[in-house]
Amino acid sequence: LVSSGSTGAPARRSAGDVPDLVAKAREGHPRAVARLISLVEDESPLLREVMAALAPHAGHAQVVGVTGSPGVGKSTSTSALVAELRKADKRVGILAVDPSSPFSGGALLGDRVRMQDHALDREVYIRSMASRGHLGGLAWTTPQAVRVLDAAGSDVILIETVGVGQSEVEIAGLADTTLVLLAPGMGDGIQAAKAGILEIGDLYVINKADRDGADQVRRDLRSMLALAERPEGSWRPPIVKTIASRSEGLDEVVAEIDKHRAWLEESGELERRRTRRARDEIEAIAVTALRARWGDVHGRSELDDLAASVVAGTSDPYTAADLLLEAFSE
Ligand SMILES: Nc1nc2c(ncn2[C@@H]2O[C@H](COP(=O)(O)OP(=O)(O)OP(=O)(O)O)[C@@H](O)[C@H]2O)c(=O)[nH]1
Ligand SMILES: [Mg+2]
Repeated sequence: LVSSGSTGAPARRSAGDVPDLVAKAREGHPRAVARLISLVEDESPLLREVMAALAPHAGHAQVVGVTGSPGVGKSTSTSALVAELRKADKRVGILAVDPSSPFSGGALLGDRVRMQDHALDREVYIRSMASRGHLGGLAWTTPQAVRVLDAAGSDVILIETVGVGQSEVEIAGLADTTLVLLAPGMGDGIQAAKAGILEIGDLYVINKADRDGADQVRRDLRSMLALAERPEGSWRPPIVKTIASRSEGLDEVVAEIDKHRAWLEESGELERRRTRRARDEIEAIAVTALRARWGDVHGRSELDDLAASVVAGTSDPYTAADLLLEAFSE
């Protein structure tokens, strides 16, 4: 079932609708799920109540991040992965997050078309989301959307995001298991090292293995991964070759995701990752709330006044920061 982003006018909702929406979403009604995610995208004031109602029902889903350079085959792989997960009768939620554009639209339209294989499957929920480019980017909108899908009964939630700059690192923070896709002929060996993706992958997928050079990418990657120092007992990320466009190799990807999941549970890393994720989310909400408080009172903010005093030399940044925190922390 494919749902568009909040491109239309957001429906006005009163607080009285929230319990009903949450109840319907928990039963897996796609419309209710869509509305809740729209509330997240719109940064609605109702989110406070929504999240309080959802929190006790979340925590079941396995969250899998799919990242890699543009065109490497993330959407094709995600779609093929969904088919594989459906064979095992898993309910799947998919979030395509575009951190580069402040509004959902063009870039993700192609993805929706590609996902049409699953568009009529009630056990698959697909949603593209834009992050608004506020501080933290994906930091709190994505985990909240994940919480909605989780509470709606997803067994697996796939988050696809283009690997641009920071977002790769961010997605690693959002997922239990992070898949990094590479492909031959994209200069990915060098890119891998540059973009710091060697630290974030729990599983590396060399896609487009039908093309020349896949084995070379695998060798390069293997030697780069071998250089990374890993403490005893830590996870050693496997490398899997796939041809996503022909749905080849995805069974092995699913098997490796399952192995990683088992390791996460045994090692205690799942708990650590989820705690870290919650911390990041709390921090992002707190910082956003503080910013909202000290921003724009009568056009000129307290922060502007403090900045002026620092520039004038009548205050210093530490004193100014103390004053700011004092003024807005009650
Ligand atoms: N030859 C070959 N082509 C593939 C394979 N997997 C995907 N493609 C093609 O690669 C192109 C890009 O695939 P996408 O799945 O859109 O890649 P993406 O990473 O989602 O791209 P963005 O979302 O734009 O970053 C499409 O034309 C796919 O058909 C593969 O295994 N082999
Ligand atoms: Mg894509």
